[in-house]
Amino acid sequence: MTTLVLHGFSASNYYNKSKIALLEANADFTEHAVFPGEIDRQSSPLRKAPYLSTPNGPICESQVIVEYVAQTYPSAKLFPESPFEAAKVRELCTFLDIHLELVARRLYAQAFFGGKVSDGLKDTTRKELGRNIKAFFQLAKFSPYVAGESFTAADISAYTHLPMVRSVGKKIYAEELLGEFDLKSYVAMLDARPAFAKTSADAAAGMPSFNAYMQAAMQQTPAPK
Ligand SMILES: N[C@@H](CCC(=O)N[C@@H](CS)C(=O)NCC(=O)O)C(=O)O
Repeated sequence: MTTLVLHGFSASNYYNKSKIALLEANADFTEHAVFPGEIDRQSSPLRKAPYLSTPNGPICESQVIVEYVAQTYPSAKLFPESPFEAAKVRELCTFLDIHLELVARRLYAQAFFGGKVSDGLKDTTRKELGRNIKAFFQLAKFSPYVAGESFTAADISAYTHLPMVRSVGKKIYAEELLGEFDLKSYVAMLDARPAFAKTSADAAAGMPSFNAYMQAAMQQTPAPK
């Protein structure tokens, strides 16, 4: 019997992060498609996707879900055994979530959904992204995986977030924010893993309905002054 249910939508990079971890772990889970405005507040108090129903209750926050999956299915080896090496993987995950994606996210309304953000926000975000991306590449190895020779949970975060950061650079600043980094080859390497290929295909299939949802939501949001 399936006991895990992942709630959210396939256009969400955070949803996909948790989903790839579950698939990499060969976990028995089902998906429940739900957009932000419809998310159960008891399970995800900020109404953000994803959250995971477990036999013990719900868990929200994608990285927390990844950690739960890693502990429940240790054979997936999402983190190295050495406490130090595992900490280095978590360090990369934190940089990708907090210092890259969350900063780029301020501009998603304009980059992806036909909204408008202020020039002031664009300027401060550009400075922060420049500094944070440089710091990330100081920590990242990409040899060939982001934390080194082995696949880890940090590759899941890099796969889901780096394309978003790069797109924001192109769409808002007409710039290659990731510099010389060969994102295409890195993504292709991970797409060879069934968990990534399936998640990517599901995301493409779910994009039209998500775009329609967002267009409707943006029309109800007043433009920033
Ligand atoms: N820190 C959260 C971020 C999740 C998040 O921002 N999810 C987005 C979709 S990609 C969402 O549900 N946004 C709706 C909202 O903020 O109202 C996590 O890691 O799960």
